[in-house]
Amino acid sequence: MRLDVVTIFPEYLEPLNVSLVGKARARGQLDVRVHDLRDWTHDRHHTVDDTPYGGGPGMVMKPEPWGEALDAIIDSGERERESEDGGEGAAEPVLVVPTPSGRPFTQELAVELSQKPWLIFTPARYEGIDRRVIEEYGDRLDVREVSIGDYVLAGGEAPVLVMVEAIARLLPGVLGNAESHRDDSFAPGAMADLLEGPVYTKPPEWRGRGVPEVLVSGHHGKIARWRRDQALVRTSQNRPDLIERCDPAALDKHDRETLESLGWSEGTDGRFGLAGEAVGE
Ligand code: JFE
Repeated sequence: MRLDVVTIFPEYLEPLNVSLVGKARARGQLDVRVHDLRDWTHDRHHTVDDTPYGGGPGMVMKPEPWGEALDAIIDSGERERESEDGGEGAAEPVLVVPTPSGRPFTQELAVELSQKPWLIFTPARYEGIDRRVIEEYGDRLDVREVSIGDYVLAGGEAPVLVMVEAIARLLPGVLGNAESHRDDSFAPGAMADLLEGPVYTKPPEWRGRGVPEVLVSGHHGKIARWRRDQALVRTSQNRPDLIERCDPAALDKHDRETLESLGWSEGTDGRFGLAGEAVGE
């Protein structure tokens, strides 16, 4: 997979040299190219921002440097495809634009993006990028405006680090067997829609605190049930919204009993609501 990042703070992307993503790059599984947007300015001060039309506070990123940068990067991919014959950067890139007004970045979107051959990220600063840039490339490419959560950052670089890490760990061969990801919380599939419970390792006692007996019992059935209950407890406490939209088919009889003991009640549709609130009756 090829990843391009265009930013006025290339140093902010240094963490892409480290750990999982850094190793995937070193192994040749990821081709990451970080570009300085100011390389596509032509004035003495390398200006990338200007005052907003209509007035108001802050500055807006000018369209011209983004247009030149994106054209050059897209062309480089097309040229490499012609010369290196079937090299990466095949087909057209997906443009990923971090913004607080985007669609939520979810595990589902991470999975979808991990299946693309080429992503271009455009982390902005100031009040964001002149809208015409998103429109222009929206006419030519698959453009995704994405938010990593309901809080306001000062720019899109941290969201790019977040998204690249979530995407890179899904690439075949990037995560070692020891850290493989079959039942991640939020992974579509088996354990989907519940948070994971607590985990423990050696020593068996630490600062007077033991490990839950069931985990050293060797009873695999009991261990699986205990973990499932812990997942339900944690999800009920931290993400009650996930219990409310849980598919009834994903819950067995014991799950229902556990949820009832946590104060949930089953509606006629099999969905759960917190006792005292209106549910599917
Ligand atoms: C940029 C900014 C104008 C914030 C209304 C570029 N999830 C998420 N939070 N914050 C961002 C993404 C993000 C991404 C890119 C960004 C914030 N800013 C700051 C500008 C309005 C804003 O919030 C500039």
